[in-house]
Amino acid sequence: MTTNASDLTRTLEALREEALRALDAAESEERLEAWRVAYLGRREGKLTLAMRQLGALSPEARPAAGAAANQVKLALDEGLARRQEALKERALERMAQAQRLDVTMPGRPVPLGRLHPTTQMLREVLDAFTSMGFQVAEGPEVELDRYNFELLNIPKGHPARDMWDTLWIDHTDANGERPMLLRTHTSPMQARVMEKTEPPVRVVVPGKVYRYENTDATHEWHFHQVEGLAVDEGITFANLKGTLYEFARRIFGPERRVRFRCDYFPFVEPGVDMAMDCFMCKGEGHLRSGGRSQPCRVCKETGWIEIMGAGMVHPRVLEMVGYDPQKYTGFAFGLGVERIAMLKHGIDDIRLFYANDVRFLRQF
Ligand code: 2NM
Repeated sequence: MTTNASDLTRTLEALREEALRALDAAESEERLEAWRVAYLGRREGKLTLAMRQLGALSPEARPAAGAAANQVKLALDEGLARRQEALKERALERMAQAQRLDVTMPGRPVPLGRLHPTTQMLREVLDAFTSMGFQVAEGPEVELDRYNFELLNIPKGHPARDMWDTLWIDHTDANGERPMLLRTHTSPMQARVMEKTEPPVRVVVPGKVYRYENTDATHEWHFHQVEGLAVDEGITFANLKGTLYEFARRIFGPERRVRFRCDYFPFVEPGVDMAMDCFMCKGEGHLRSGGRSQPCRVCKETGWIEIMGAGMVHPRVLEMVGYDPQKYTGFAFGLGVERIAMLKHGIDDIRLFYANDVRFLRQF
């Protein structure tokens, strides 16, 4: 059998064209592999078969046809490599596209907590006093009877003890002293401060206090107080009034007016109860809404709101902590933090503060 060289060269040319066209249509690695087997496969590849025919050519015709066949083989090999490279690049491109990070996307929202309304109010109250020169001191919640009562001019057996329903603790302190209790006010820390420091004293004591008490809308068995104390030469009741007046205006607005009336606390003389005009009805006792008059619930129609107790520190208290009452005088005051927050936010039940209901807490 003889093979015609020019026929073979034409076949090879046609094969090159067909193969390269088919190569462009191969859109996947699998198709590409099928293409390779179809044209370059060792057994049945079309080019392989064509090249096998070279052996049948006459020795004169063989070199030229062989060179042509090699060029086709080279072209197909190159074409395959190019196509493989192109497909790989396209695959990488697609992967990059799929994994692309959109840096302009908003982040996942992080649920933010907040300070408890009591803490917020406490800080606001402390800010008001520290900006007037008071320092902040904190003391123990489990106290000695001596600091909670005795040094505050409330001796054992004195009827004034009945003002505080006390939670007693069956415990003895490090020095063997008793009885102990959960402090009913933060004043024991005032006594501790006075014992340790010489006047001038300007201090506010925030903290938790405890009462043996049934709870209702206005009473909790624990709540927070801020008590303040100023002791110096020449402190007068005018200093008390000016300081507490400024406090009321800082917390409840610059138009507030204040009222002081006599009250009794065993650790002060004279003792007063401080009230301010009602911020809701502006001291009117009733609210006008569209020509009609409504009773004011915030001040219970009195036009006044009691916000704290205060007084001039009793000379016996000064004496007991080692101060000379002839030389020094002082004023002191005490307020309930939850009560101030209730007034400010219109909260009608103190038990809400410690019921841990987030629907309540989230509002502040
Ligand atoms: C109040 C009312 C009046 C007060 C007195 C003292 C101290 F330690 F100086 F004697 N500390 N706090 C005081 C005075 C507290 O709370 C309603």
